[in-house]
Amino acid sequence: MISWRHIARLLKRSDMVIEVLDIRDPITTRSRKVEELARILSKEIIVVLNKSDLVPKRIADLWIKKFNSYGLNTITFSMYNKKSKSILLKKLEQNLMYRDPLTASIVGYPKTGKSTIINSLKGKKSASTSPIPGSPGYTKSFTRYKIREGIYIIDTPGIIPYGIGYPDSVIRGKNVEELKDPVRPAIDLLRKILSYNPDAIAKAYGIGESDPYKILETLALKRMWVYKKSKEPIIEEAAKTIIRDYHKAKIKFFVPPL
Ligand SMILES: Nc1nc2c(ncn2[C@@H]2O[C@H](COP(=O)(O)OP(=O)(O)OP(=O)(O)O)[C@@H](O)[C@H]2O)c(=O)[nH]1
Ligand SMILES: [Mg+2]
Repeated sequence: MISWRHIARLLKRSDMVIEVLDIRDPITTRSRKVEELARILSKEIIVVLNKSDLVPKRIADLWIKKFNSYGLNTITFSMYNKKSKSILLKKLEQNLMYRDPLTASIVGYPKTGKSTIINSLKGKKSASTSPIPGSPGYTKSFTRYKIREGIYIIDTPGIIPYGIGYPDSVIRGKNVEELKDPVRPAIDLLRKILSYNPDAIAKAYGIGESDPYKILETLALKRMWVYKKSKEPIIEEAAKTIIRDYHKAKIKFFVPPL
């Protein structure tokens, strides 16, 4: 992961900035600091609300409206949507008038889909990607990719999730296997998921409980994750599964704009 000092240095040598947010939770994954740095350095910034296939279209449209009202040039994107690819490419091409070759840097919190966007634009898998923080394939260093003649994008590691708000600060910062206590962030994550999508857990696991701890218990028992002697449920295992499935979008979750 990268620090602000690195980002500032990177932005200085970029012609444009692509800020990638997860459209399921754009406010949490938004980095005002990146936006401010781009403004101070007079770099054009495009905000990409990524993974738009994971939210209903009306929600995506509302978020676009909202971000436009903040004065940000904002588009939606999905690796499964060809049109979004050509829209982003066009935005980059428009700037070739002023700068040729053009180098854009792509920045955002871990797992927002930065490397996947590069692969979509290139039309083949060049940048490595991974579903959960710290799992093989996450971006470790700045790498420049040629998208087409004259257009380059620098892929970057996710920004250190500082100031992003709990529990994302914890679950985006480390591999789930490295968390000392996965239970607490999993419980708070469940609380957050259920507050916006009350039936998300029932749909994903067939568990009708609404108390987060009960959900972990039930999931562990359902999957037969129990201690050999006591037959008590292994809550930690269930907690890790919830965090992993959240990253993998197996739990249908999104925050609607207010
Ligand atoms: N459904 C869906 N999933 C996506 C999309 N874009 C990326 N993903 C998934 O999101 C996960 C993270 O993608 P990456 O491209 O590795 O994300 P990153 O921002 O480069 O991650 P770091 O390098 O760790 O910061 C992967 O499992 C991708 O398959 C999308 O448009 N839709
Ligand atoms: Mg990456």
